[in-house]
Amino acid sequence: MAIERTLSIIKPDAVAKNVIGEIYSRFEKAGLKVVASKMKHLSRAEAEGFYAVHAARPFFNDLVNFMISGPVMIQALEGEGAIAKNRELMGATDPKKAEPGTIRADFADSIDANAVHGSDAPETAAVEIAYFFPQAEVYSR
Ligand code: RTP
Ligand code: MG
Repeated sequence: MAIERTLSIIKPDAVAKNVIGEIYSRFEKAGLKVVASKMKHLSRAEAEGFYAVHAARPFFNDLVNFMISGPVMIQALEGEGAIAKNRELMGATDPKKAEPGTIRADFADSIDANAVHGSDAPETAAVEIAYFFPQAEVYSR
């Protein structure tokens, strides 16, 4: 399995629950390294741009409103098979369907307030990391 990078966001609900450290700890225990990180309160335009692929979906407005409801924690994670590994740690989009012990099972309240985002493929990971971090702010280690 190749070393990959993926973009992770701890969403406003999980930031408000004060579980940033708990979630970072899960990344680290799974062998994922935080190689870039920042807290940010997204503007509407930033959130709409980030989720542009979902612009035509009925849940788009709710998604954007939720993502700008408070600050988020944004990080790039690096490790073997990082994209799939992060999705595994996150659990299913709907926390009711998420495996016990996953981040969403433990911290998410609903399909809207679902605690974390993770890139879903190498192409989207590259675009999403570049969306938030200039190359000089990503530290391979
Ligand atoms: P994410 O992009 O945030 O990591 O989540 P995901 O891949 O698991 O899910 P995706 O299909 O990409 O959807 C993005 C976010 O939109 C909200 N959503 N709501 N009401 C609905 O049917 C619905 N479907 C998706 C979720 O908050 C999801 O995380
Ligand atoms: Mg997605």
